[in-house]
Amino acid sequence: MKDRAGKSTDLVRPNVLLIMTDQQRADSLGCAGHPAVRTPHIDGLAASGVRFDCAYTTHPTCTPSRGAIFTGRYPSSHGARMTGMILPESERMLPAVLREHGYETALFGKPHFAPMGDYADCPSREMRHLWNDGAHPIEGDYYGFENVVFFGGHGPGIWGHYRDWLRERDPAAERVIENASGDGGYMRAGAYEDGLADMFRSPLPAELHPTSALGEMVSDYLRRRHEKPFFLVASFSDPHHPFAPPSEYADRYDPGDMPIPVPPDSDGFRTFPPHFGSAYRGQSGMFSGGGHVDYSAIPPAATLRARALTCGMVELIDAAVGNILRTLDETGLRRSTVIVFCSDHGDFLGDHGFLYKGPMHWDGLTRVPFIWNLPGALREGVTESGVASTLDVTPTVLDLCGIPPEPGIEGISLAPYLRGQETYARDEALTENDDDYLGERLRTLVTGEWKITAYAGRPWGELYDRVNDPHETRNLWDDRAFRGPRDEMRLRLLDHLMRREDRLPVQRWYA
Ligand SMILES: [Ca+2]
Repeated sequence: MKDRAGKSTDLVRPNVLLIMTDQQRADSLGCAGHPAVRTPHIDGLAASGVRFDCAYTTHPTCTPSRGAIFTGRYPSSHGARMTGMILPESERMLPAVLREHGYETALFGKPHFAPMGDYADCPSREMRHLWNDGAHPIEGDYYGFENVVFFGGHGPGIWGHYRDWLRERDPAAERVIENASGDGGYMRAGAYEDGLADMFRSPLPAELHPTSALGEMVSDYLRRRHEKPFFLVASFSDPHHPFAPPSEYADRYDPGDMPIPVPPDSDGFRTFPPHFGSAYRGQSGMFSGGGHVDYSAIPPAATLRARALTCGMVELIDAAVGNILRTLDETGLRRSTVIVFCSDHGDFLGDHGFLYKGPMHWDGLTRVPFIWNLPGALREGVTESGVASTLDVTPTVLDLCGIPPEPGIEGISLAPYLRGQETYARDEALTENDDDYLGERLRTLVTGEWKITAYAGRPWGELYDRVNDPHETRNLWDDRAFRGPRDEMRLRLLDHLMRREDRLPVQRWYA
């Protein structure tokens, strides 16, 4: 393989850097057409790599989606079907497999492979109270990662190794966070008149914010001497709510410059599954992640403020990515490092009147950024419009590293496509959702033309015409004129579900 300078590059065992964000929509990047956000470094990865414009998550919450990214198996196969469950340690995780093949493995940031809340009956090492008083329940050997620098939670109250870093950098700032966490005092200090309680300016300046800390820590790791190739994960906790970038980033974006969200259904969601309308009116209990929300009472100005603050968080992430990319250039590692950029799921951010996430699989929630980059070895400057899935991260990384696929993997390798050897093959993507806050069990299949969602044991469903109704405002499930495509998509969904059913354990003998 030759790089641009003509020097030969050993890409038999490339390094892999997986940059993940939490709850970032596909359309939140400049390279994806956002009219206001400034993301020059991530845009640069897309410009010199492959950006999948139509990539979907396997599940719209953290733990199931992350489990799928790191196993290549759907949540219903790896077992963590919903956030709030522990990803079974028996799963063959990508870092564990890479480690067995001579890779150094490190995770910086938020794993969320197990519950983060302080639940007495759940043996998770990620929960906040275990990290009190200087304790470090996770140092390494966590799901195959031999080095873990742990960040737990969201917003200014992030716990874990980040707190050690902050204390060392600025003890006074660490005390501010310590005192403010939990009582919301800092929220009042940085609140917006047109925002909700979870929309405020972080009390930390940009250079002390967890996003910047992560960029620095990953850069420090890259500057160390590496005897082996590495698999390095940089997992940002943002742009997840609370919407709380540092003030210099928060106030850079005018809510008036934000794209207007898709409006709520004018007919009160009557043609949608019943939980859409009741959830919108705040009659359905908790949203995923906690809290009771009457979405219908959220003023439009607040959703535009959420969008502006998200742009601030995303621009700060982009600056941290820029820091990491500069270090890769300075250390000469860039030409031997595959870079992957993705998020675990999106956020409605006001679309259809909703915020955050829930069992409504509209694109704002299920479609995610997905970029692969290694100039000289992989396709460059390509925007792929075919349907993609983050289920393919693990099989693709294994293939690019010359490692055979693990039994039980349900994703497919993008490596032949990324190397320019084959045309793009995937033509559909599945999103699961079990045991969400409404107790619904749903499966969504997306193709180039259609999106169908079926609900277990329910007579209703959803069908969207992706070509003529890209904002998914008209549910065609009960429309007689679309009976043909609905039946076709139901069969296609059934076939996909049957093909992907768990193939583990492997059959060894015939009797
Ligand atoms: Ca998440």
